[in-house]
Order: sequence, then C-alpha cells, then structure tokens
Amino acid sequence: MHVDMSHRVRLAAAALVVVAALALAPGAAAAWQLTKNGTVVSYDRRSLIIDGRREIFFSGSIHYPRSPPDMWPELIAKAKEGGLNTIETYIFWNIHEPEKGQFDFEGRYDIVRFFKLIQEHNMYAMVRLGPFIQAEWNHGGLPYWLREIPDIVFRTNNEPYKMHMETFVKIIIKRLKDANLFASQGGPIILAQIENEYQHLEAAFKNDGTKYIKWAANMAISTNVGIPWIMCKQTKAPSDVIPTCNGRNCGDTWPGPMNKSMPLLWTENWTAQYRVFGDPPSQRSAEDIAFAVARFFSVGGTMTNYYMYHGGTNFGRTSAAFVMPKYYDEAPLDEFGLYKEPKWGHLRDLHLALKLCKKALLWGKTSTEKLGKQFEARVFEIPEQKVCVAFLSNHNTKDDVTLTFRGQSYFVPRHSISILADCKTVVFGTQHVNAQHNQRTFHFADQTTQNNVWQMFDEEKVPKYKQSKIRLRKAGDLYNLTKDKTDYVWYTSSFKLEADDMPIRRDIKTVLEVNSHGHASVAFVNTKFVGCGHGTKMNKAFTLEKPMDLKKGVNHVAVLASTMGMMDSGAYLEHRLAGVDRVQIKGLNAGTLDLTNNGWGHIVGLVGEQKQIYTDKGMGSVTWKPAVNDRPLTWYKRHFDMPSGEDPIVLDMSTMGKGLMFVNGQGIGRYWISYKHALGRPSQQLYHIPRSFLRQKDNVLVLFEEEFGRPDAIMILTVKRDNICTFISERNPAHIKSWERKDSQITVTAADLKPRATLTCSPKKLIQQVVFASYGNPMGICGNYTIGSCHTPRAKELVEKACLGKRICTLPVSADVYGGDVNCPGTTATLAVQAKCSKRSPRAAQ
Ligand SMILES: *[C@@H]1O[C@H](CO)[C@@H](O)[C@H](O)[C@H]1NC(C)=O
Ligand SMILES: *[C@@H]1O[C@H](CO)[C@@H](O)[C@H](O)[C@H]1NC(C)=O
Ligand SMILES: *[C@@H]1O[C@H](CO)[C@@H](O)[C@H](O)[C@H]1NC(C)=O
Ligand SMILES: *[C@@H]1O[C@H](CO)[C@@H](O)[C@H](O)[C@H]1NC(C)=O
Ligand SMILES: *[C@H]1O[C@H](CO)[C@@H](O)[C@H](O)[C@H]1NC(C)=O
Repeated sequence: MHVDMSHRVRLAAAALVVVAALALAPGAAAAWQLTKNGTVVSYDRRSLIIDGRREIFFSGSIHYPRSPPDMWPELIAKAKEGGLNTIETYIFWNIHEPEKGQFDFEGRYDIVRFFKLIQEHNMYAMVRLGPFIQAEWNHGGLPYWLREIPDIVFRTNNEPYKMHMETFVKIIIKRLKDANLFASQGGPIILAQIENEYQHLEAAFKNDGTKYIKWAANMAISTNVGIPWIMCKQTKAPSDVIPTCNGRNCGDTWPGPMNKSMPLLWTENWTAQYRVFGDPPSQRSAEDIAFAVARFFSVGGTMTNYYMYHGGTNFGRTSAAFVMPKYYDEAPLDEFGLYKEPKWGHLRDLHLALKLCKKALLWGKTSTEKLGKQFEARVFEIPEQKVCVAFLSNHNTKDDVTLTFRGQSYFVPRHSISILADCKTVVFGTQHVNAQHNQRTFHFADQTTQNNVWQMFDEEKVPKYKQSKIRLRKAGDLYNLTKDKTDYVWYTSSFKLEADDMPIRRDIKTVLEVNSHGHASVAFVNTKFVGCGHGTKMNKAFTLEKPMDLKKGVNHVAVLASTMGMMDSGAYLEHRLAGVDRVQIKGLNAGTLDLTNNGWGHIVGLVGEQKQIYTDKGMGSVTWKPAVNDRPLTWYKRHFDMPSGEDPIVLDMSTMGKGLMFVNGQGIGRYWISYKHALGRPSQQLYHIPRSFLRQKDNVLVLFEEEFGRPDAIMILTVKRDNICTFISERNPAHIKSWERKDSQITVTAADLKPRATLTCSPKKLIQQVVFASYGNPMGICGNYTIGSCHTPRAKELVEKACLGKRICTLPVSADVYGGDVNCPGTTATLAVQAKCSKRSPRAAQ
C-alpha cells in the first residue's frame, strides 16, 4: 500500500532518459501515458505499434483471483516500479460462472476493477481469455457443469463446446467493452488471447482440432475489440492471430512467427516452476531469467511477459490436481507481494538497460558477429545517427571469457550477456547483480499461544452401505458425484463372511486392497481406521493395501476418497475420473474376494461441509467438544486475534496431516504435510492468511483433518524481508541508474565509474544494524555471509557510518574507500553487507 516516494522519483528520472531517447523516433509521444481517446494498436515485424509508434513491452502476470483486492494496487505499483509497463491476466471461467447462467464478478473476481487499477497506474494490459487456461487452476478454468452438457467434447470441433465457449467469451468481452477497457476505447488492454497452448491438442484431435482452432480465431476476431489477438504456443495460428512463445528460453528455441509481418512476443517466460505436492524446492535464478530476456531482445523480441511476476495463493479449492496453495512464491514478488531480491531488482535493472537501448532495438539495422564457437555479438545500429547497441553473449555455461569487439576487450562471465548501450559501454551484465539481496524470515506471533484452545467436532460416525442413498453396482466417479462442490465422497459396501471363509491360520492377516483413480483416500473396516493412501501428480491412480481384521457375519468397508483438484491439461478432460475403482479382500480362506461389483453406496461431502461449520453462522449447528489430538476425520477450531503490524501472516501447519483450512468462513487452501518430497520434507508447510480475511479480534480458524494432527502445536507467524544485503564485485558495471543517454552518447551521471551498492529498507523502516560487512572475498548468501581469506576490517565501521539510521544508503565498491587487504594483492574484491531494517522506535521518531 505504501509506494516508496524516493523510488518514484528515481523512476521518473529514468523515464525522462527514455523520453529523451524517443524524441528522434518517428511519431514520438509521452512514454506510457494512455490518452482518453482510442489507441490504435498495430504491429510489424519489429514490435507492437501503439498509435503509430513502435514500443518495447515488459509485462508481468498477476492473476486477480490469487490475491485479495486490497493487495492489487500495491502489486501493480511494485510491478511498475520494477520497470513493467504491462500486466497480464487470464480470465477464470469457473469462478465467474460456477453454475450455468449464474455469474459472479464481485470482490476477488472483479475484473473491471482489476483492469481499471492497471489503467490508473498508466500501464497496459493483456487479457488471456482462454477460456481454457490451464494455469494450474482447477479444471483449467472450465466450470464443472460443462462436463454435464450432453455430447460435449472440450476444445475441439464440437458444437456444444463451441457454443458455450463463444457465449462466455462474448459475455466477458461485453463486460470489458462496457467499461471501455480495450485500447481502441481508450482503455489499457492492448492484446487479447484466445485458447491456450493448443498445438499439441490440435494434433490429438487431427482435422477437428484444426477446424476448431480456425473457428476460435475467427470467433475472437469477429468480436471487433479493435486490438490484435494472439495464440501462445501455436506455430500455425490462423489468419491474423499472432503466434507467441511460452518457455524458458524463447530467444534460443523459437524463430518467431512464420508470417514475417508479425512481431516476436513472449507470453510466458517462467520466473520459476509451479509446484505440486511432492515436489522439492526449486528456483530459477535472477541471473538466468535476465540472460533469457536479454537473449530474446537480442534476437529481435520486443515483448516479454514474466509468468508469474506475482503468483499469490490458490485459495480454497481453486488449484488444479496436486497443485499447492502457494503459487510461484519464487517470482519477483513473492506469495505475499514482498520483493524477492535480487530477482525483482535485477530484472528492474535489466528493464532500465533495455529502455536505454530502445531506439536502436526498435529502429536499428540488425547484424550478428560471431566471436567464437559459443560467443557472439548481436548489433542494432542506426549509423546515420551514430546510435548503436550490442549484446555480447557467452553461451558457455562453464567458462568466463574475454571477448574483443570493435577493438575493445570485454570480460563476459559464463552463461551471460553484456549490454553495450553505445556499442562501447557495458551498462548491464546479466551475471553481474548490482541489485540488493534480501532474506525472508518468519517470526513467532504471540497469538500462537494466547488463547490456544482447540475444540473439535467428530465428522459423523463412519457410514455403512445401508445409510447411503446413491447406490450403484460399481463405485461411481467422484467428480460425477461431487459436481465439484466438495473434495470428498464416502464409498461404502457390506459383505457377509461365513466361518469357513475366515483365514485358518491366525498369523495370516486379511488385507484390504483399494484401487483408486485418484487422488487420496482414508479406509475403514467395521468403522475402524485401516490406513491412508494417495497418488501423485504424475501417477494419480494408486492402490491402498492395508492389513485389517474381519469378522464372521456382516463386514463393512468405508473409504473416504478425495480429490486434490480437477486436472488442468490434456485432451478429453471431460472424461477424467477420480475416486474408488476396484476393491478386493485378500487372504481369505477361499482366496481373494472381489468387491468391485458388490454394490456400493455413496455419500457426497462431509457433514461439516453440509452444515458449513466453518462459518460464523454454521458453527453453532453442531456440538463442539474439547479437542483431542491424533484422530482421523476431525474438525478442529480455535479463535485468535490479528497479530499487530502490517507484516503478512502465515500458519505453520507442520504438526498436521492432510486437510482443508478456513478462516472466518473463507477457504484458504488444502494443506498436506504428511506427503513428504524426496528430501523428506513437506512441499508446503506455511500457509498464507491474507490480513484482509481477518478482523482485529476473535477470528475463527477451522480445519478439517483427514489423517492425524496436533492442532495445538500450529503456529501463527508473521513474514518479513528485513534482512537486506549487498554482494557486488568491483568488476560489475556501474549501476544502471547512473547511466544516461544523450543522443548517441552514453555517459555516467556519477563521477565514479565503479559500481555502487544501494541498501533500501521498506517504507517506515530504517537500517538499525549492520550485521556483516566485508570487502575482500566473502562467501555465502544473504543471511549467512562469512569472511574469506581476504578481508578489510574497516568495512564494517564505514558501512555503519554510511547506513545506520537511514532508510536508504549508497556504498561505493572500491579499494580506495575500504583499503585493500595487503595479503591479497591483485585480487578482485567484493563488497558484502548484511543489514537489518526495523520500524523506527517511537522515541527515535520524536
Ligand atoms: C481526443 O480526440 C479529440 C477529437 O479528435 C481531440 O480534439 C482531442 O485533443 C483528443 N484528446 C487527446 C487527449 O488526445
Ligand atoms: C454420472 O453418473 C450417472 C450414474 O452412473 C450416469 O448416468 C451419468 O451419465 C454420469 N454423468 C457424467 C457426466 O459422467
Ligand atoms: C501476415 O500477417 C498480416 C498482418 O496480420 C496479414 O495481413 C497477412 O495476410 C498475413 N500473411 C499470411 C500469409 O497469412
Ligand atoms: C552458512 O554458510 C556456511 C558456509 O558458507 C555453511 O557451512 C553453513 O551451513 C551455513 N549456515 C546456515 C544456517 O545456512
Ligand atoms: C518454462 O520454464 C519452466 C521452468 O520454469 C520449464 O520447466 C519449462 O519447460 C518451460 N516451458 C517451455 C515451454 O519451455
């Protein structure tokens, strides 16, 4: 919510530089200002053209339903501060039309408000309508009811599908048009996408796939929105639709549209990897993303979109099968909207560097000079104006190299690109991070222990076949039963055993074997817990095989099967199944008893769900008892006050098993601690509770635990990124903010050509402590630096003097200032600093 004023000022200064560069460009106009009048969006091979002027685009994906609306303004402002001029979002059909013909555009689903905010920030928008979107979102965005339309086949030349798709697309377009949101109407939306990564399905559906994608293109174009349409990952996009690239390295893997009058646009450059339960942690470094983006621009690309710039949270039951609630937490703005550094800052610096080169990139003549097997220079030049930009690239991932280009030599680290903004001066190196680093820390909130009193409600007794109303010979499909209103279905069956069916030998155990289509289940025999089982993202089907006791007479099997969300990819999505499939009893005297066709009863959903006991209203409809730990199928609840301050809040669920979480009636996601990844840890143990879901006092946290858990050990934590760091080699180029372009000349505004480190606390916080400072060869990562064999003891004192008590401080990176270590002559030194930001104490503020 607080936009740092000094950043704004600095950005404004940078924008001036860009405007100056543009003054000579054809049809120059104020940089990002959108006028009230309609904007004409066209394109040629070089770029999208806005009102007759070529432009470069830095776009970031932020999905409106994945963050509460009170976070939107800050997220958009931080994206703009990071140098973006465009925000991209999908449209999520199944939240807007959960029931056929019933629409919801309120709160988190208010698309008009979201696009208007983008416009208020003077940014462009890209809308990806799908309406199939994949997006790790439940059912790829398609509403459940679509499956029940007779004879429907999704995403092919199928009349019922096309009819419903067209109806929805037109409803959304009308809504956006009515609010004047398309650029042609003076709004921010400059690009629209129809369908999503269709090419591999087109092959699966053969001729019908080709017919469908042509139909989709023509249908989209017929809506007359007055802006270009795109299709991502669709080499042969029909007619006027621009094909775009999704991937990690579009600069190397994609030659651009076959139609040479279309520009190279990159719609998904993954900033990390989305994560599913069962995945170990993964990262994509700032340096690697910067390399890929610089590479894409060096081969003529003029728009990139970071997928995701901010991922956010898959609240409630909105994620696709096995996808975790936290979504692209490793993006430049993390799950909580905090700057993930140095990713955010390094990309900001890259955007500044590319903007400095804009004129050459958009109007220059291109050429390539091979400088060796894995080295090259890509040049953009306007000789008559002496404007020249070069990208020197080293594609060797192991060795640094010194390259000679136009008579000068340049050190280019392994797997990196140096940007020479005048074909002489390095203004940015993808491997040279000048931006600050930070470390995320989690802090115990007193509310964890205050009033840590839990109550429980036993989800009704394990049911028997005779209590179920829906009866089929064979167990039915879970999705068909739940209609996606709940994750859960009870499957029950009863069978009679005679004395001579029982195993003769006492040491032979009878075994229950349940084959499921997916995704998880808890089994009971004669109301006694037998065991849990689950599939994985790759293999959703699984077998639960557990020993259990049977008795002479009638026995009862009950399996609570659950889904982890509907699938979001592949052909024939409407035919995917979940829930119980085959069931057998093994180890009986007569061998195996197959219960698959024994007659199955089904009970859909949980009692606690039907009574909505997680809401203020429904809570009173059942009797809560003092909680007991480690019981399967139990609802738990406690009350807590909101932790003070503004830091985001998370729950540490590590003592729980698997289930659902609600706060004040709102679903905050599915948790799953008992499923450990290959390194022996849960994939997600901390779960976001947005502050806007909370009131000051007496919030209600309700959990449904399927397995075993100790709720009294759940912790309420706050999240900070107050440990800020710098780690800069004296070899780095001068900081991009110090470079200025005057016509063909690149000059540095500061006298010193060496890099500088800037440490910045978030608004309202000041640097209170310098934890570490070394000039030499320090090692480690932010939060854990150690001194190396070269070290100047004066560094700490100098940094303290420059930084303590300030919100922002700038530090030189130079031996002249810190003195060299006499024991290390001739070595390249690095400045490493770790500082701690915290709130001004009231006394200090006076
Ligand atoms: C909008 O268009 C009208 C009529 O063409 C023109 O008079 C006006 O100056 C334009 N406004 C802007 C902000 O460009
Ligand atoms: C759902 O199950 C019922 C009963 O088995 C069946 O008649 C119906 O066709 C199924 N619906 C879908 C959409 O699969
Ligand atoms: C290439 O794109 C342009 C602009 O959309 C279009 O007018 C032209 O028909 C396309 N050419 C082909 C061969 O599809
Ligand atoms: C800190 O870094 C050192 C080596 O640089 C490593 O041995 C140690 O495990 C790290 N400590 C933590 C807490 O990460
Ligand atoms: C996109 O990047 C991810 C990693 O973030 C990678 O796994 C994936 O293969 C890339 N996709 C494409 C289409 O290149």
